Amino acid sequence: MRPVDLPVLVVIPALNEEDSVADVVRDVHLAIPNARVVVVDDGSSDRTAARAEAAGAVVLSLPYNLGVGGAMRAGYRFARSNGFEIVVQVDADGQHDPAVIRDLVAGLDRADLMIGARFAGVGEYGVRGPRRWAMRALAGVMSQVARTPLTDVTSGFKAAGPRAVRLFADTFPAEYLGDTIEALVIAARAGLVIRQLPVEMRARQAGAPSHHPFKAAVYLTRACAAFGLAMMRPRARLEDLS
Ligand SMILES: Nc1nc2c(ncn2[C@@H]2O[C@H](COP(=O)(O)OP(=O)(O)OP(=O)(O)O)[C@@H](O)[C@H]2O)c(=O)[nH]1
Ligand SMILES: [Mg+2]
Repeated sequence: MRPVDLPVLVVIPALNEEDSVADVVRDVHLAIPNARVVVVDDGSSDRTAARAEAAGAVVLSLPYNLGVGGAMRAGYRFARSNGFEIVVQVDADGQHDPAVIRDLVAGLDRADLMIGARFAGVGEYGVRGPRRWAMRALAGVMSQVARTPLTDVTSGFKAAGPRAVRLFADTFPAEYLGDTIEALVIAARAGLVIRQLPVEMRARQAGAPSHHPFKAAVYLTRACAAFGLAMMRPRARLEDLS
């Protein structure tokens, strides 16, 4: 069966995104009418959950803030318990174009994980200074680990096929930066095929970014530490999973 014919779950991690989440949910439904949309609300103090529900999403409300990694693990578990074979991660702030989801999912006929990647010749998403250098260095190292050219290993726009959904329902890391770097290391070391699709990333539609420029140097150090720790952990094996 083609990936686009399999049941697709779109998981949207959200923290205080009341001004954009409803539009994102509606746009995803328009782009992929047969997909189920789950918004994982992570202790938002605004009306994110109510707006997402009113727009037609299933809302999983976590009791306290677990971060994007914890939210995605909840999403992958929901997928496994409810028979979804494909999971697409989309940001709640409107930066990811829902029209691209179909292309990411179509790419799963030749990969287990498709990354919607910036810095690959499409669009002009601007990240400068130390944060950009860190992203470039990490992309270089991750390309070696995944044995494929990758330009954007911190992208939150990703589609996971059946083998990746099984792997991530048990292993998706909840630590800081786990949802990006460590998740890719786990997938690559478990033997999954990772590929990227160049995408244009839009500006945030509303709300506040979770990053701040002055944290860039800290980001670089933590990203390297996250990568080192991920490489030291025992390899996850698909054969061992339930
Ligand atoms: N569940 C959950 N979602 C979060 C958390 N922090 C951020 N998010 C969501 O994760 C997505 C990505 O976060 P952003 O703050 O947009 O990060 P970013 O896209 O790398 O940064 P910008 O380019 O500044 O937007 C958004 O949908 C946020 O609402 C969190 O602690 N828990
Ligand atoms: Mg964002």
